[in-house]
Parts: sequence; C-alpha cells; structure tokens
Amino acid sequence: MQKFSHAIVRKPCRALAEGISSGLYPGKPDYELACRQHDAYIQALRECGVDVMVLPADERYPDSCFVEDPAVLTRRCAIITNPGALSRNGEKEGILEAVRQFYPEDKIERILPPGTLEGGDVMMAGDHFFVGKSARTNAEGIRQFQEILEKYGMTCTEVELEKVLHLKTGVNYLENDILLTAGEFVDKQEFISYHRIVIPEEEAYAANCIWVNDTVIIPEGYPAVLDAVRSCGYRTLTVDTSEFRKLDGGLSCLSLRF
Ligand code: CIR
Repeated sequence: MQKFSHAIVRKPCRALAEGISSGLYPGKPDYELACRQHDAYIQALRECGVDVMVLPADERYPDSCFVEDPAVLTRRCAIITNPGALSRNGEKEGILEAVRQFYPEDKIERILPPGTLEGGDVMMAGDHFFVGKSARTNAEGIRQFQEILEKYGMTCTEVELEKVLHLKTGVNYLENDILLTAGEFVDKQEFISYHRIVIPEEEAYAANCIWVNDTVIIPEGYPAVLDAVRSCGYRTLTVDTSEFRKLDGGLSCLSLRF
C-alpha cells in the first residue's frame, strides 16, 4: 500500500550534543556517527518509495533534526505546532518554510500560545488521531488541535501520559489495526480495540518504529521487536539510531512522512 509519497528530514547539526536529554540513555551523541546514521535513515525511507526533502542543518537549534515535533502533516492539512520545549520553539519557523512547498497557505494551520503541542505526541491512525497530554503538549494545545481536525473532518482522542517524553515514545501505529505498545501504553483503555504487540521492558525504545508503505523500519539491536513485527507479515528494514537515542530521539522523530 502506497500511502506516503514524501518525507521531510533535517540534517543533524554540530550542536547536536547540546540537545535535550533525559539521561535515560547515557552519553553524548557523536556528530559524525549521527550524520552517517542519518544518511542510512534517508536511504531506508527512499527504499520505501518516498521522495525525501533534506533540509540543511540548523545550528541554532541542537534538536532540530527531530523534525517530527514542529509540525503534523495530514492528508488534508498541515499543522505547524508550538513546541513546549523552549529551546526548540523556534524550529517551527524553519519547518513552516519547508511545509509551504507542499501545502497551500489556506491548508496550513497553527497551534498558538498559550497552547503547546509537539508532533511526537501525535499518532495518526487513518483519519483519527491520538494526542498525548505531556510535559510538552498542554490542554490548550490539544483543544486547538482538535478544533483544527474537526474543521477538516478528522477526530482525536486525548491520552494522558504518565512517564514517557512523547506519546510515540511508547506507542506506534503500524496500520492494519496493529499497534506496537510498551510500558504505560500496554493496558491503556484508549488502545484496547487494536491488536497490540506488547514490547518487553528491555526493548521499550523500539516501540518507536515507523510504518512506511507496508515496510516497518525498526531501530537496530532489538531482536524481539524485529521478530514480532516480521511475524505480522511486514517487510522490515533496520537502522542504527544509537546517537539519536542518547537524546531520547527515535525513528519517528527524524522525519515528517506524508
Ligand atoms: C527533545 O527532548 O525534544 C529531543 N531531544 C528529542 C525529541 C524526540 N522527538 C520525538 O519523540 N518526536
């Protein structure tokens, strides 16, 4: 199934090592290695049939390679978010420029202060969206997001986060009613109607896989997740994300797919 034809990524910058980190995965990212891993990531997206727009590194924003957070791109509109992390808030302007090349001005919406929202808290399941209330995404951001979706005939469900950074840190939709779930999302009422693949604690990071046109891209080094996804019948590709993991970043964070 061909669903995504485009992706937007931004090259990691040298300031990457100064990005926000919870310390869950220790160490500072190595810039050169991060660039090689990022190139491999782009290659994997291309193998899934998407045309990848590669934005230049932006040294002003250490976390700017995580392009998923300043925008949400849907079939019907683009939403420029208002990232809750102060050091990242300005990333929205750079992503707006890129988004303008794909969406007409009247289909570009914005989350405005005091609302905050980051794309990592938004999981798309067809025309329905799950949105995490987190340290980065507040109630007003979710209210605005819901209002925008309604305007375009789409819907959303709010999910209260307890522990993780973003919603998609722990739950990701692989299409076909299948979810990858870890930790606090395994038993969440909101996901009960889906077929849930439960990820063992020691592989929780790999809950953040991405479905791209019937291929699932999985972080390298998570054999239980790889097996589970393969047994659902998906073609799989693996990409090493060790340097992005040190900043709590995963596969979904590194691109906007649409
Ligand atoms: C941050 O804390 O904002 C970055 N270091 C990681 C962002 C990861 N993005 C995502 O989960 N969508």
